[in-house]
Amino acid sequence: MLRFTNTRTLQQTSLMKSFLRLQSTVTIPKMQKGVIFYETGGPLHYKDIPVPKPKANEILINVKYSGVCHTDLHAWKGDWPLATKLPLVGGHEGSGEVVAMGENVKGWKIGDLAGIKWLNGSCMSCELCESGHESNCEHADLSGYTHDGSFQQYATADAVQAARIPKGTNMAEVAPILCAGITVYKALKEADMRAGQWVCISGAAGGLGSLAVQYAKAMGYRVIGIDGGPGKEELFKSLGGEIFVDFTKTKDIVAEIQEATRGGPQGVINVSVSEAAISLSTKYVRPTGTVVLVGLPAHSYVKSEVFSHVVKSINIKGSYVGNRADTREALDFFARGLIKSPIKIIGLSELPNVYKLMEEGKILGRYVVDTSK
Ligand code: 8ID
Ligand code: ZN
Ligand code: ZN
Repeated sequence: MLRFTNTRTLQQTSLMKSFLRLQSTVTIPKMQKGVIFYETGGPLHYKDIPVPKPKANEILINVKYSGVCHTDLHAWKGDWPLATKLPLVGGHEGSGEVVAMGENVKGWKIGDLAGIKWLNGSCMSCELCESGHESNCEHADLSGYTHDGSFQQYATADAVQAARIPKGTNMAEVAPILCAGITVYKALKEADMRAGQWVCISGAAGGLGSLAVQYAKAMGYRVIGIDGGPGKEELFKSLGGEIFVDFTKTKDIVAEIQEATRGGPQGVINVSVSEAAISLSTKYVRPTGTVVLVGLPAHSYVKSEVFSHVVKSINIKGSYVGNRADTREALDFFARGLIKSPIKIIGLSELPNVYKLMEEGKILGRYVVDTSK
């Protein structure tokens, strides 16, 4: 069995014959390192696995970094009412370089920087795809869920949906933008607010939350955040958040938020993984305001008391990642320096430790894995 850590080492050896060449000058190995699991909730193996071959419509990306999203934990635990492929390589915030492409690919060249998103591909011909709701497509193919994702050194992505990353971008820092950034930016748009209004980010110090605080600021909103545990308030304030509510210490969260915002925030972005926190947001939101559901706690329902829901005329809506335009716009905020990625970089082999910390709610910002380690 071949054992190696990167392509350069391979190039220097006599194993050149075992290389696969795909219409480029880039040398692509047959095997690579990845994290794979064979059964839901089963062991996570860091091992040599085959490099996938791009289909006619796909690009092959040499993944350098990948963010670790809470969705990856849901996929491994299998707690959503949607089956994953098995065995599965997770990950859907991958940043890297195009090293090969299928014969029908247009608009990409070898060496371009590309991103692997949650929405790997969709049919592009149904009514939802036609109207820019590609993530809601019945045939959506999902990275790290129904399609092997970015927790490997080489991954495939539909050329139409893959994110375009400008040359010169910091590849580790851009990774979380590819799911968390796009998702919170889209959710803030869905909240339909005006500059100067209050938005509450529930789950403000996690991966999505820490980016939501910054996108909200960049879009001109005032930010109140809810989270709990050591270091969370400090992170929230360092990202430009104005008022922090610690849910582990505050007795009456509704009263505190309504008082601080003089009547409640006009918008709420729910990125916590807590059913109770989501239902609470229907109580403190301002009359005529919008509650956006983003976090996906398993087996959960949002409970909103009908009388006040009607009399306050509040809106509750779901928001699911974003389309290609949202992707381009979210990346543009990042490229302009308005969004800082609060990341910790570790080796891909250490992925199981991240899942453990995530389960315990102990993560500040985002962990990003380096696929070479
Ligand atoms: O398109 C989408 N809708 C989408 C895209 C990406 C991710 C949805 N998600 C979902 C994930 O599947 C997950 O369910 O969003 C959720 C959050 O993902 P994440 O930001 O990657 O998770 P995290 O880094 O673990 O952060 C969660 C934060 O919530 C806080 C935790 O302390 C943590 O900081 N939190 C919890 I758990 N309970 C809370 C509570 N009661 C709370 N914050 C406030 N109140
Ligand atoms: Zn995600
Ligand atoms: Zn479609």
